[in-house]
Amino acid sequence: MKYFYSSINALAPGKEDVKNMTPNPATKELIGYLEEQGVETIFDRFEAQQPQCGFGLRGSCCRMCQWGPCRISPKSQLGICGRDMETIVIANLLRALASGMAAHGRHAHEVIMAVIAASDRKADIELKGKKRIMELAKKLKINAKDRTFQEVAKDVANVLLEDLGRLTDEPMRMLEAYAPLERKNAWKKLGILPRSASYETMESLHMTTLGGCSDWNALAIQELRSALAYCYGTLFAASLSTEILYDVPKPKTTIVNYGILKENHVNILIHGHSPVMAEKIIEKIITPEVQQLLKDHGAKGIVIGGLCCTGTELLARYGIPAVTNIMGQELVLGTGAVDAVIVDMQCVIPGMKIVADCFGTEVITTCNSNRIPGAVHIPFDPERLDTLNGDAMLVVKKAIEAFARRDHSKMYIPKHVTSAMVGWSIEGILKKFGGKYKLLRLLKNDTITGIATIVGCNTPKVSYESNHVNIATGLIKEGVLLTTTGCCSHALLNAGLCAPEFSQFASHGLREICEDLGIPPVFAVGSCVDNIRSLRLFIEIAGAAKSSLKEMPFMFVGPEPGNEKSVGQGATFLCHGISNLIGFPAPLPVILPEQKDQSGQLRWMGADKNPIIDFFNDSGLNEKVGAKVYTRTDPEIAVKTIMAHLRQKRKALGWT
Ligand code: BF8
Repeated sequence: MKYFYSSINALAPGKEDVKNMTPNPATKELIGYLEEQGVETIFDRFEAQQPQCGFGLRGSCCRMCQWGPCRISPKSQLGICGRDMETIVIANLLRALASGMAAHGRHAHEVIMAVIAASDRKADIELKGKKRIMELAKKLKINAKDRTFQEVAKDVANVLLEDLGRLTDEPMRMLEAYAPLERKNAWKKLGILPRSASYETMESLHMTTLGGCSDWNALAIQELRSALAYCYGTLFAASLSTEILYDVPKPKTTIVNYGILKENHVNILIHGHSPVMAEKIIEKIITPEVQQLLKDHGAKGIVIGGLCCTGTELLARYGIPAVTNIMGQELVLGTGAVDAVIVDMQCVIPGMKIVADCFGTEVITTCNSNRIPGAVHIPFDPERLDTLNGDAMLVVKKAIEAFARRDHSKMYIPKHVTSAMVGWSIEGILKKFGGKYKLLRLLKNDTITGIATIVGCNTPKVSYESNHVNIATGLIKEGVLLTTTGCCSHALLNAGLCAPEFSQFASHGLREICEDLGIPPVFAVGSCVDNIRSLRLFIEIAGAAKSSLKEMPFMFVGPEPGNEKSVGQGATFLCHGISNLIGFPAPLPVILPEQKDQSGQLRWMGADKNPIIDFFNDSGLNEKVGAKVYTRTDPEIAVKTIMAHLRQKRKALGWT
């Protein structure tokens, strides 16, 4: 059964549709297995929530004070306070972006504090990213001569900390150091240069509170300003601090998917976003003490599997197999083979604990921001990392002890594993192509038709992972080179798109170059904060072409948007002049112009005309930053739209 959202002309899948459409056979098996076991999952709860609120779907429900909730309709066109629809819609989006910025900001804070603790030798962490420290020192004009790496790293970390928390009107140093000049001038002209991530989060909440800003255009401008704070204050800080701590990942081949779990091994999943505890755990599992403990418990060994973004961090650096993403976290616990899941922060859904309890899996939380009732809580304090060693060992011991309690009669491990080439950094990608000028030449001569970054979460509003895989496959067939992060990367990894062999499905030019270089057509570049790796790649290539980013055949694709963090991701690329294609509408007053109905017929509804939709298209964003937002729920139509966009850019550059 499909659910039709008449307010936006979109269809959402029921559980049976998901089972038919989802690309990973392991997923299909596990949805069926959990159903047999009578275990409720996200797919059941999604159906129980139908029909979903049409006002919420269009972003026109205001819950920013206690007079409401107010809903905008032809009969009541203003909220109780007098707020109009445009103000409510944009304020909702701005609050989502601020919330996402808070999440990435907290993540960034943890890794920056780890750099400082390591520099002060107050944490047992060796700073491995010496090349990255020196690059940052140069970019930030920090004196590195005759100083130790630790001293330089601490100065770098303090700049990142300032960009996270500055309250005064001074420029963000990372933006000054890393943004292209053409963009900086454009942003200055628009008046959107931010102070810091913390300040813009505060200002965004301030502007949208009861009796705050009622000019939706000013709120939209704050959205752009906040996106820049989000990008340079949280994404850059988190991604680069992680590289300072644990080094830049290197390409490697590994396996992924649910079948990496082993019957006679202790199976541990590592879940969340911050790598600080996860890295220490990886150090601990190879110690003789832990190896002995495994023997004592009758385990043949230990398997570590990665979930969500901590999973992609471990995958990139060590090739530790990733298993699944936010919407697969219940399914993997449904294998009954997981002894413990260790979670740090963000994207850990409460439903995961419900399934864990059904199968006797130990849930261990390590971050005070992410408590789960009934979980074993072994927290560490990012500002007092002297306890990290002991905490990590305790976590590992707890996980191994859980192995003895596993109920083997409930186990069902799907046999599917997929090979993948992972660990791509900007340096790694450019090196493979022989440098940015060679990559540019391939782009110019149409060997590669465009480059897109395809990223983001999952949403139950599209058939799980099918939008990711179908859009990515369609683009590869058209010769588009892809980078990917986050939950999208899990979908593409498990479906085999990140293996060099997948290049056989690419268009002629892309296939040949992938085969020559032994690379996949999709580069998994890490976790969501590592979207800056794709952004930096775009900046490098545009620089080599002596063109601005907005002129280039680049695209940001978010096929299954879910988390509030995804709003800032898309807006980051928009600010840089890179258009977005979104696979399900954000809460906007939009009626999708084209959509296939249940019989597969294309339905043309005629696009909405309202100031907000205009803003996200030509008259607003495109004039301001040179980029716009397309929404297409059907993967085939999405690919056509992206290709039309990329071809239009190529034509304007004379690269036909
Ligand atoms: O930061 S893609 S659901 S896991 S928010 Fe979360 Fe979305 Fe997944 Fe990583 Ni990103």
